[in-house]
Amino acid sequence: MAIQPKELAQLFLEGKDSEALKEVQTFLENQSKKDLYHGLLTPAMIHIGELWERNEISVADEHLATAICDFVMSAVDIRKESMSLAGGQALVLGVEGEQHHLGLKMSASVFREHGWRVHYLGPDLPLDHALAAAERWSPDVIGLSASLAYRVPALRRYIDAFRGLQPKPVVFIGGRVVGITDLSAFEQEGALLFQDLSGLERWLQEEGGTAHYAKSAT
Ligand code: B12
Repeated sequence: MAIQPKELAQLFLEGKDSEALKEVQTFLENQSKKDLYHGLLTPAMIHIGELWERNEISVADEHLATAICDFVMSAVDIRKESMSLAGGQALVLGVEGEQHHLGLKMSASVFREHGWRVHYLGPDLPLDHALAAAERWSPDVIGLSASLAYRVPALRRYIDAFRGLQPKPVVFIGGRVVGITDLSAFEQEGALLFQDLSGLERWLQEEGGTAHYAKSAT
């Protein structure tokens, strides 16, 4: 039977990086990357958060778990040079101040799995640098990630700034913030909200191939 999220979380907390990687590789023998992120790594990290909240683990434990989770994700994220670029180009980043980055990194991997070219700019990217990168790459999609409710004003600033880009990219918003705050105003302005990676995968399968045409010149 495949390893369960709480068992994997325990390996993270015990610092067993090689064992964790072995378990993840075994999981991937029968399941997709999206399943790994959605069904195993995310619930494992949510469990870590609960233990932390209850003071059953320390901040150092939680940092160790994050680092090993990040390590196993990188270790299995093999990029195939020859993969045909069926999709478009995405820029993914966390808004200024946002340190949570695992979800963002997972979304980058799912884009890649669907043949997209991804510029992963990581968390906590100041707006002027995000804008300069968007002008340089002219992406079809800009994926933003935020975890905490008080990031909504930052999201507002980024979205307003991206609106001035020509051609105009589609803005995706993901991260915990989507499930815990009302972001319908952003949605009404054309941003797409993703609570999880299943929604992203669906979009990539249904619309992703035509994304370059989704960019608006107006
Ligand atoms: C690890 C962690 C940290 C690490 C982050 C390390 C890192 N570099 O990522 C550190 C220690 C830095 C940290 C700091 C803080 N954290 Co913290 N953290 C966590 C923890 C345990 C796991 C986060 C995680 O990686 N989850 C797994 C990922 C994969 O989930 P996700 O981000 O939601 O992403 C999924 C989807 O949202 C989606 N997604 C995400 N981004 C995107 C983007 C796109 C484009 C798309 C399509 C999809 C998508 O895809 C993912 C797939 O499932 C959570 C617990 C939890 N419930 O998540 C707390 C948690 C989020 N943190 C919390 C808090 C309070 C903080 C701090 C404020 C603590 C403090 N006092 O300093 C700071 C804030 C730091 C900051 N400035 O941002 C609280 C938030 C509570 C709240 N009220 O909202 C939580 C819930 C812990 C808790 N139970 O209390 N944290």
